[in-house]
Formats: sequence, C-alpha cells, structure tokens
Amino acid sequence: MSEQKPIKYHEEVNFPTTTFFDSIAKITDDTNFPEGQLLGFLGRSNSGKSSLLNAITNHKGLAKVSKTPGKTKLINVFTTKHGFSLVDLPGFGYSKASLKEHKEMMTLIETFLNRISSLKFLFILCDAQRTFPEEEMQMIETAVTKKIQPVVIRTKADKLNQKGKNEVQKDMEVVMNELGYPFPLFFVSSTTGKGINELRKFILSKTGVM
Ligand SMILES: Nc1nc2c(ncn2[C@@H]2O[C@H](COP(=O)(O)OP(=O)(O)OP(=O)(O)O)[C@@H](O)[C@H]2O)c(=O)[nH]1
Ligand SMILES: [Mg+2]
Repeated sequence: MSEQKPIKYHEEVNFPTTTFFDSIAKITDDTNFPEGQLLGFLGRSNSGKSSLLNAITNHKGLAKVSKTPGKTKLINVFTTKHGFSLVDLPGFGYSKASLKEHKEMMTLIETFLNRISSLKFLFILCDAQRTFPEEEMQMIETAVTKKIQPVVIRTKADKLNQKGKNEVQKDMEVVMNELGYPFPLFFVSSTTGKGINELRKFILSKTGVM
C-alpha cells in the first residue's frame, strides 16, 4: 500500500473547544457529570477511543493515548463549550488485565449505561481489521433497549484498502440485519483524518449545534 498523506481535516468542520472535566472511578448518587447531553465512546482496549477523541476535538493531548493497551481504566469526561460532553469509557477486553480488573471495568461501564440518563449516544468503536465481536453486538442491543442511540465506528481505516472496506461494510450490513436495527456506521482514521469531518458533522447535527 502506498503511504497516505495526512489531510488537513481539522480545518473543514470546526468542533467546539473541549476541555477535561473529570476522571471517574466509581459511580454513586453523588457522582457529578456535566449538565447537558453525554456522548459515550466505548470499545476494546486499543480500539482507538482516546485517539479518536483527540482527532474529533483537534486537541492532541486531551485524552491519553498509549503504546501499551489498557491505559484508560477510568471514565474520562470532556466537556465542550456548546454544552454537550464526550465520555471516554474504559477499554475492555485487555488480555493482560486481571479477571478482577476486567470485572471492575465492566461493572463501571454497565453502571454508567444503566444510571446516567443524560447519555444519549453510545459510539461503539471497533478496529476495522477485526471481525465485529459478539459482545459489541450485545452492546448495540443494550443501548437500543435503554433508548441510547448506538453508532458503530470502525477505527484505523487507514489499514484497509477499498476492497477491505467494502467487505467490512457488507459484514456490518449482516450485523444490522441480524439485530434488525440499522445503526449509523462510520469508517474513520485518527492517523489520516479520514471520516473525522463526517463524524464531527454527525455529532454537531445531533447535538443541535449545526
Ligand atoms: N494506524 C492507526 N493507528 C491508530 C489509530 N487510532 C489509534 N491508533 C493506535 O492504536 C493504539 C491505541 O490507541 P488508543 O487511542 O490509546 O486506544 P484506546 O481505545 O483509547 O485504548 P485504551 O485506553 O487502552 O482502552 C495507539 O498506539 C494508537 O496510536 C488509527 O486511526 N490508525
Ligand atoms: Mg484510551
């Protein structure tokens, strides 16, 4: 594959200034989330959640990206100056995490989905090179039952050629048919900027900014 040139994606669609709000380790009745709509970003460890948040907000060091997976163990909340907030959820499925750590993380994610009624969108990220896993399908179903809009994002799209992308697109249509729910689907690359503007437009239109 030929080297892809980075595009100046940050100049096309402006995203509101976004700043760190808080890191949350446990959800109780006193846990403070920002006012306004919350948009959750969920996916396996290393699926590219933190990188995507940095790309969307055009803010390189906003969410921490690590070469070693399993970095984000807390719920990290970032708030935009337009009143909605982005939530980087802990990456699940990291092979080196202990069973106890894994359970704690899944409990934190479940509590978040169950208890936080201002959560309106759940972006489910999955590396475009992977087969879409069963657990992610279940997360789509969970979101739908809780009246949270699920959106699937296939990440690291720079690693796919057109043929690969077409195959993934077909696989995702199979998933939509199986679930009986045609969720919005995006292919993005935080490295090249592919799909980032489309995703920004989607977020801004759904949150009423655009
Ligand atoms: N090629 C490519 N690599 C990417 C892309 N996005 C992220 N990566 C790399 O994938 C690795 C994981 O990225 P993160 O953004 O930290 O992933 P995460 O889902 O936040 O991981 P956890 O915090 O462990 O849950 C890093 O080495 C990134 O540089 C992308 O679009 N293309
Ligand atoms: Mg992360």
